Amino acid sequence: MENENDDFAKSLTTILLATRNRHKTREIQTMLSDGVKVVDLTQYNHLPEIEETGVTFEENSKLKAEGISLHVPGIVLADDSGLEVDAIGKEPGVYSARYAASSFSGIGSIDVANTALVLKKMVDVPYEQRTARFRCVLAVAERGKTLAVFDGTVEGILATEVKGSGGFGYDPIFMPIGYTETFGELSAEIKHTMSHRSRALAQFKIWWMRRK
Ligand code: ITT
Repeated sequence: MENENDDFAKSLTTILLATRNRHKTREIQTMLSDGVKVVDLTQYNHLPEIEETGVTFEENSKLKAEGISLHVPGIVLADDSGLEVDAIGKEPGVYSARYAASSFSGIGSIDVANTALVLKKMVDVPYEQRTARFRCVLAVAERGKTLAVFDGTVEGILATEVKGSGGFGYDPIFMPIGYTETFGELSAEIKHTMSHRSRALAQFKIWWMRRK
């Protein structure tokens, strides 16, 4: 019997994701299906770097989708995402990718530096106040205009130390609600059942199939 992913694959064979973050591409490729090919900007070096000047995930995802869609035919999908930690005023938020940039030596990984900075800021914060969430906003644009925007969130608790080596970014310090393990310890399959990205992508798939 055909499932929703098969129907989706038949109606959309290639999608351009306006990102240079290969982790996002891999996750979205896995969650869509084998029948859909997800290509990203790492294969199109001539396309411009879009400056993320927005102060919300929605603004930045629209900037990326609209900016890239001016240079290519068809629809472009963009993902702006990050971690919000309540006890530090919802930081790092839209600055998640570059949170520790000012103190980063360039040696090692920015993900490790970002994670260490959040843990340092949260060092004295007790368990009950360690609430956090990942958010993902996906924007779809064509010829410079946004067609739709989808939002996905997963609530959780910020761990007190790095645990696990799976995933990327802040995964090793984020325990989704209902789990004592971090996304860095849980399998990709489990992450995809509840992640901010999978929740936003589920809405995109419904929108796309209705549009056909
Ligand atoms: P593009 O703008 O090219 O898409 P980017 O990595 O700069 O790549 P964002 O500005 O949206 O993208 O920042 C997203 C950051 O948020 C990402 O680099 C991670 O640090 C964090 N993040 C987002 N989703 C995550 C996830 O599923 N797991 C862990 N960290 C995540």
